[in-house]
Amino acid sequence: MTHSAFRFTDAICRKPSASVVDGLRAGTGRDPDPALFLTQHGHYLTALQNAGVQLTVLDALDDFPDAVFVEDAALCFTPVAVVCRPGAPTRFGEAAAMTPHLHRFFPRVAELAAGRLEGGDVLVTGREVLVGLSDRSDREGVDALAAALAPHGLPVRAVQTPADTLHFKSDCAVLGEDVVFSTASLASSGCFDGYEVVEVPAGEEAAANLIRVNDTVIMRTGFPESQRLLTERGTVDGFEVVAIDTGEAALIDGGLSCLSLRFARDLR
Ligand code: CIR
Repeated sequence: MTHSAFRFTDAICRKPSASVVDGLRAGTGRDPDPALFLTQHGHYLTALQNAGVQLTVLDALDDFPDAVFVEDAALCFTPVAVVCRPGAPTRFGEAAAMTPHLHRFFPRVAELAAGRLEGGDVLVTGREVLVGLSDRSDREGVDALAAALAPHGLPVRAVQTPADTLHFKSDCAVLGEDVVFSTASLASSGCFDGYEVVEVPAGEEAAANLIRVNDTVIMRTGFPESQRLLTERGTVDGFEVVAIDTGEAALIDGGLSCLSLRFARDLR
């Protein structure tokens, strides 16, 4: 399997539905405003496009309030995609809705045989696939993913999503093939031993969920220390930093990574 942690040709996104007001969330804050969500989603799409990927934007799904968070429904590698089994009961049907779209891009589409697994718990680095066990992703799901990827030669390693954290990637992201951006508390678990770790500045933990897409890091606005640190780091690692406001998604626990499925087409 040819593979990079951040070189992508394509991304699949889905428009937010008016039903985002019913999106799952841990807190008790206000509902997102669907019109503002759509505007901010548009800015996210523009940032992805500017980073050099070809976009496929799927129609909103009214029956699934969280369907805008496409990352949780599937995993995309080259040349195989894997349909997830979301752990949140209200989100289970999102995977089936994504499947026909995966067939448009991937010569092989595997289905997880058992367990529960959401893409937000999966961090793909240049050398392996880390899956954080969480309330949404279990050991059976990890084993099923390992079985699905075994023929393609990409190792899968189970780690632990921190307690009270929705997804593993709520706390980390890749900046390079073997460079991760991680909260200090997640890094202290030892799960990134052997990687270069850039720690998220204290007090800005919510900045951890960003995406590197080709030579651009897309992050949320409102985290000045992280933005400064990443901008400096970008001069070494060859990326520029773009900050966008995704505050409406954050109201229902959505970050930057969950709003797209990013992948590299098999161009051979
Ligand atoms: C949920 O709780 O499932 C959604 N409201 C948020 C999902 C965010 N997904 C992600 O970070 N990968």
